[in-house]
Amino acid sequence: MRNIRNFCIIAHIDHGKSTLADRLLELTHTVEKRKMKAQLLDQMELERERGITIKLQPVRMLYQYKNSQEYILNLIDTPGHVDFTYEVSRSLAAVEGALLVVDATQGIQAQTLANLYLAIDQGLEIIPVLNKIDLPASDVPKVSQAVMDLIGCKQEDILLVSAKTGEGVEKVLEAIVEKIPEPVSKKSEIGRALIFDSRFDDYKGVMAYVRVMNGSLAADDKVYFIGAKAKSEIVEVGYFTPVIKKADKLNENEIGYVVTGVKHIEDCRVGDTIAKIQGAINKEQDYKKLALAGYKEVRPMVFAGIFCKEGSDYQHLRESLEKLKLTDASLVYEPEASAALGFGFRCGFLGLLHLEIIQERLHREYDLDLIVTVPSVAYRIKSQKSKITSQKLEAESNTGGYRVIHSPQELPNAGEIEEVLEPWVKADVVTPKEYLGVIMELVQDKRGLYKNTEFLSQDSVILHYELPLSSILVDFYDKLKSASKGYATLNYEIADYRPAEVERLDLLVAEEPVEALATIVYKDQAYKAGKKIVESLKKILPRQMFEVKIQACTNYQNSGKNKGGKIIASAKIPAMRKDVTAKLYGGDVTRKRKLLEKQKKGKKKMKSLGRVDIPAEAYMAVLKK
Ligand SMILES: Nc1nc2c(ncn2[C@@H]2O[C@H](COP(=O)(O)OP(=O)(O)OP(=O)(O)O)[C@@H](O)[C@H]2O)c(=O)[nH]1
Ligand SMILES: [Mg+2]
Repeated sequence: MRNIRNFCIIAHIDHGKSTLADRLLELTHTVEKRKMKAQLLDQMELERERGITIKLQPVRMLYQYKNSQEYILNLIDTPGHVDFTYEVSRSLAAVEGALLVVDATQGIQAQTLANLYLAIDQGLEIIPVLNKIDLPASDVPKVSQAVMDLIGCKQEDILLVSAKTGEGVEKVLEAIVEKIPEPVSKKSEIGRALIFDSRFDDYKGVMAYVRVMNGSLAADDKVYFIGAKAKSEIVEVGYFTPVIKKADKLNENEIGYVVTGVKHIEDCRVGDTIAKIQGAINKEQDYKKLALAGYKEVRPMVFAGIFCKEGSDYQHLRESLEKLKLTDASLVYEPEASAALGFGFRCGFLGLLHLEIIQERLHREYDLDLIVTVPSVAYRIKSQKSKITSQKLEAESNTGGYRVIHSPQELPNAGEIEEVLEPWVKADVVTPKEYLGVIMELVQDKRGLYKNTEFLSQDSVILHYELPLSSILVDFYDKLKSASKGYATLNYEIADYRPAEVERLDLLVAEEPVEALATIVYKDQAYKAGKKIVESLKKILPRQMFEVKIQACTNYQNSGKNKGGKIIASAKIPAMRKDVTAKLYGGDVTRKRKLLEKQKKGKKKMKSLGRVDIPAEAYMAVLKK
C-alpha cells in the first residue's frame, strides 16, 4: 500500500489555482521543463484563449517528502467561475482535502466563500493559501486576518506563496502530506469507484474519470454501472500525468481513468458507481448496497434553443450533444421543433458563460453552424387552457400544478394566463464598503430586495440580496463590476419562484417574426425594451437590396383572423441602391424611368422572397435590452 494524498484546489476566479498547480507539477517533476507552459492544466483551446478554467482537471504527481518517503499526490484543479460550480462540487467528492487559494491583493471574494462552504460540507481538510504575495498591492496581514476569522485557523496555518515566482510553494507540498488525512484503507472489500467526470475519446470511446473507493480496477475486469444498470468489461485503466498514461491497475483510493467499453454513452453517468462483478454478488440488491452517494442533480438556470443552420446537420447535432454531455454533466437538452427553425434542441445551462462555451465548443469541436435563440429563464404558468407539456428539463419535479415553460414561444397569450411565476435567486455580493451605495442602487434598479449585510473584515462586507434571476443573467455582473471599479464579486443560487407580470416581445423583420429573437419581458418595460432592441437591430442588421422594416410587437399572433399584434416600436433599414441608370447618358427620360420601374419591381419580388440573415450580434442586442 502506497502513501496517497488526494486534494483539489479551490478559489475565486483568477486567484491563481492553475498557476499554483503549475508550480506543484514543476516541483514534483511531473512535467518536463521544456514542456512546461503557463496554466498547463488548462488544456482546452477555449480555456487558453480566455485564460479561465472551464473543466476540472486531475493530475497525479509523485512527491519525495523531506527527501525520503514517496507519496502519490492526486490533485484536481477546478474552475472558479460561478457557472462551473458543478465541476467543483464533483471534484470535492473525490478527495480528502482542499487548498483554498486566496489572492492576497483581492482578499476573500464571493466564490471563495461559496467554494469553501462546499468543501466544508464534504468534510474536507482545508489548507488556506495566500497567493500573489510578490505583488506590491498584496496585503498579507489584512487578508490573513480575514481568512483566520472566516475559517478559524491560526496565522501559522496560512501558507504564503507566489504561484508566479514559486516562493513558498515547497511548503504547500509539505502541508499536503502533513495535514490532509490519509484516505482510509478498507482492504478486503469489493472493488468500486465513483465516476466524477467522463469524456468521449474518438479512439478509446467512453472514458470515466474515477476515484477508486475500495479494492482495485484493472483491464478485463467485468464491471457493473450500478445506477445505469449496465454491464461492461474494462478496456484500459490509467492515470493523468496530466495526459493519460496507461497503467496495469488502479488501486484503492487512487484517482485515474477507466476506458469503460460501454456501448451506449448514457450508461456512463457522473455520480454513478462502477462495481467489480465478483463471484459472490450477482443480484441487483447486492449491487444497490454498493452504490456511493453520488451527486445532487444540477438545476439549469437558463434555457435556449439550439438549431442547425443546415437542417441536414440535425443528426450530427444530436450526437455531438450526447458526446459533449459526457464532458459536461451539467448540460441538459431535449428535442424541440420550431416552425421557423426546424428541428433542434432546447438546452438548459448554468449561466450565460456556460451557454457561450457550449455554443463555441459545438462549433469548434464538432464543426456545427448553429442558430441559438435568445436565452430565457424557466417560468411557471397557471393558465386556463394549460396543457402540461414535457417538463424534463426542470430537474425539480414538484411545480405545484404549474406548467413550466422554457421558451418565449410557449408563453400563452395574455388573456389565457392566470399567473406567471419567475425564478428568484439569493445573491451574495462581496465588496469594499465604500461601494455600498452604488450597488444598492443597481440592485434596486434590477428589482432586487435587500436582505442584510455582514462584515467580512473592517472594510469589506457581504451583502445579501434577493433578485429575479432574469435580471442578473445579462449585464448585472458587468454593471456591478463597473459600479465598484472591479472590486465587487457575486455568487448566486436559485431560491424560489415568485409572481411576475410578463409578456412576450416578438420581433418582426421584414414583417416576419424572427422566432430566435423573441423574449419574455416585464410588462412595464416592454416599451423601453422594444424601442431599444429595434434601435440596436437597425444598426446591426446588414442592408439588403430592399427596404427592411423592423418592428417590436407584443401579443403577436401568427395566424387566425387576429394575425398580427400590437406594434410598440419600429424602424426601417433603407435599401441598398444600385444606380441602374448609370449607363444611360443623355437621351430619353422615359427610358430612365423604365429602368427605375424595372428595378422597383425586382425589389418588390426580392422582398417577398427575401430572407434577412440575422447576424449573431443581434442576439446579444436583444439580451442587453
Ligand atoms: N503576480 C502574480 N500573478 C499571479 C500569481 N498567480 C497567478 N497569477 C496570475 O493571475 C492570473 C490568473 O491565474 P490562473 O492561475 O489562471 O487563475 P485561476 O484561479 O486558475 O483562474 P480560473 O481557473 O479561471 O478560476 C494569471 O494571469 C496568472 O499569471 C502570483 O503569485 N503572482
Ligand atoms: Mg484555473
